[in-house]
Amino acid sequence: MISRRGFLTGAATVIGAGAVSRAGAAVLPEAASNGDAKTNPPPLPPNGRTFHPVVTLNGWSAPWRMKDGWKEFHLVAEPVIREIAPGMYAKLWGYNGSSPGPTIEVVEGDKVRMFVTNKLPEQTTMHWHGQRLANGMDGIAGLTQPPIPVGKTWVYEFEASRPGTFMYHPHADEMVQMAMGMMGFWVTHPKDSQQFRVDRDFVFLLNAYDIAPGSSTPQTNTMLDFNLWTFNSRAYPGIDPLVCRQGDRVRIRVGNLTMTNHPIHMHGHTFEVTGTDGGWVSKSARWPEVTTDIAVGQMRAIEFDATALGDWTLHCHKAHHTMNAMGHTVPNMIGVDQSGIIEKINQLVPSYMSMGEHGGAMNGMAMPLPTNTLPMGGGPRAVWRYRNGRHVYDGESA
Ligand SMILES: [Cu+2]
Repeated sequence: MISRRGFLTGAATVIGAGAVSRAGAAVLPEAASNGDAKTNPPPLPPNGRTFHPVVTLNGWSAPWRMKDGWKEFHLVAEPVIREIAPGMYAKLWGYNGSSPGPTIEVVEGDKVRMFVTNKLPEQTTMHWHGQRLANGMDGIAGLTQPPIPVGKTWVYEFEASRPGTFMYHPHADEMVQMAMGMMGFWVTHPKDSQQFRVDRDFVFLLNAYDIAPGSSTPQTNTMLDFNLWTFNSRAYPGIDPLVCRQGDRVRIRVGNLTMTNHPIHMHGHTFEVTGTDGGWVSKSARWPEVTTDIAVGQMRAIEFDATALGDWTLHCHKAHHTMNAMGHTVPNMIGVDQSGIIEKINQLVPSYMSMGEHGGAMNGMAMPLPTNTLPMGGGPRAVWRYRNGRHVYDGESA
């Protein structure tokens, strides 16, 4: 006797498998690949309904093809190499050559067909975070579909029924696959391209990695103590600026796929929260902020008028999240006179330096770092330089 759930799950499987065989492997849409970490200029839509594209911070938007009224994308889940910042590379899992994967941009009312090919060493699925769709298209391994086996392609179909800000990520071996960088942004533009119109529309995901200095593969069992808190898998000084003209109306959309909340703070301006996970906030209900807390799994859209000239900071207000790789078990030595002990230790370890008596003062330390990690030093025009394969302290600000 087949259970109702078993029957429904089986039906969804058949639809998925049927779509693959109907389309045929030979006519899969081309899967574009892009492994660089530049902010790519957004392409204008070559066909389908028109929209004003978003700019993906240190990322790109996926091309599509129109076929019989369907907008078709092809995402390939695969191992990628991501440059987190100059001189530091991570072995991640992502989509189409990058982590995060390419941003998907569609228009309200589009019929969307997503081909997902699994080139990982383990099974996966794809969940379309925030979308309203048929249960069988929700991408939950073991509940709404069997996982996509290694080497196979699954097809998802749904209508992008409401405009707004969304994400995509696997719902199979979630802890490992998201800690390895598998995620991407999704924007559904309004049917009326003038609705919600702004001059600049930036998107990025908050993600985090724990990559021990000298290694390149994230520690996927880490729960909270990550050492690289990243915007779109990039860390300072590798994050591009969000450049706009004075007077522009600017929107920044942020999704959080880390394991903790991030109070995102902007300098020099006040903004309004104009979009949440549930959609756009009506004008009368928008609220002013200079910091908006983005909880785990949430998306936020903020908007402001870029009135003030200058280089303004946009950062998480958890101070440890603005640091790159750092030790967390170092005692606080502020006010401790270490002068007598340095000479003694130097007799055993000539290169030993005391630190911390007057505060952190990381920019005052001239120590080479292990390979493939990032220094804690910061500030505009930082005094850290990447030279001969190492991050070194340069001694003076440029
Ligand atoms: Cu944070």
